[in-house]
Amino acid sequence: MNTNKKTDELLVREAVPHFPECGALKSFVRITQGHINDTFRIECENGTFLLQRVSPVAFKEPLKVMKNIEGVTRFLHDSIVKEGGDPKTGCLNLLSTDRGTAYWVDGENEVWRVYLYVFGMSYDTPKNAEVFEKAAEAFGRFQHLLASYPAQDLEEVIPHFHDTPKRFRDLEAAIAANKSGRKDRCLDLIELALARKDRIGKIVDGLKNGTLPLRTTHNDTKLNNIMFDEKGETPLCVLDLDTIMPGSALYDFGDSIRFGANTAAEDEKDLSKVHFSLEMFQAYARGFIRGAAGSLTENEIRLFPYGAWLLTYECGIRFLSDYLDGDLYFRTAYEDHNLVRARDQFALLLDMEAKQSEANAIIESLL
Ligand code: GN1
Ligand code: MG
Repeated sequence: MNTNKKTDELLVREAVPHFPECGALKSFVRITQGHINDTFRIECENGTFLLQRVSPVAFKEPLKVMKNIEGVTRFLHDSIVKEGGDPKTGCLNLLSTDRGTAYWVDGENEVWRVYLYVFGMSYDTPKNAEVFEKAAEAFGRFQHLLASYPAQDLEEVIPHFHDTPKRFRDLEAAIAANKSGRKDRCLDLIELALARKDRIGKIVDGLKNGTLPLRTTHNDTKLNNIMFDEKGETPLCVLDLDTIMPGSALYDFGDSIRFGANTAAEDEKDLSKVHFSLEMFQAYARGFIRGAAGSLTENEIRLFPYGAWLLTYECGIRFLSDYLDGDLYFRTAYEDHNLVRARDQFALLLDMEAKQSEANAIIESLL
């Protein structure tokens, strides 16, 4: 999170010289789309690059994040080359520092990295089902490409990231502590959250008892983490590799649905606009299965509706916990931003519950 102790200008000027491939800095702009890291698009003598400071709030051990990303980007790079693709746009490429590392650690012990800039566009909401299906295929393919990556070598950079029962216990702690004093403003949401306790353990249990395979997963598969070409037609590469960890394919499927099959933005205040789109759900399921090219089990596919429901629930309680804690984790733009986000996720969740049998029927038709 940007602590604003130093101005952006100072931060960027300090970081760039450590990445000699960039050449001299000409100008920069801050990119405000993500909720976690500090991100800058930098124009330099040798081209355009993406400079990022890894959030110390989200990532307690940023060097583990970098280790995962180095391993995965190298692996993806080689796979893309083998297939005759262009690795400069087909995956993220880290630049080296003057010391030959993939990151620079500043005086505050914060970790900076530079990627080649991928020119294109990303969608905050899917323009139509066709675009969403293409994104699904890209995320499915990403998982397929990484199917032979040694998941056991990956660091768990945020322990229990999609462990929903653990997120539930965090919520209980946040309610009890009520650090922000805002509990009275969200009693209805707390009730909705607590009432669903006995339905939230299926994925964690499945991974434990072996009925769900452990895979290399992205874990943050929002639509805007796919870079499309400039026309917005063809997916180029998967962005935001910070949370690559061992996990379930259902995490990646579910988080995409939570974000992209919502008819409104994640922080829409007018809840009458928030619906679960079955059309988008179907398009995404179709694309994801195609992209994964046979690597998903039937059990995983059958659990798609549940995965979508669970990831929506989980994100809802994460926003709610952070609201109760006083906005310590997610970057917010105004006082009740996290509450608005949580209300949005719960509205989506309720609509998913109402449409559960239709979602199941869609999946049966795809099997
Ligand atoms: C965070 O920074 P961003 O927007 O990529 C979060 C995700 C949430 C998402 C909600 C590391 O992702 O888990 O689903 O916000 N990332 C982390 O918008 O916590
Ligand atoms: Mg992220």
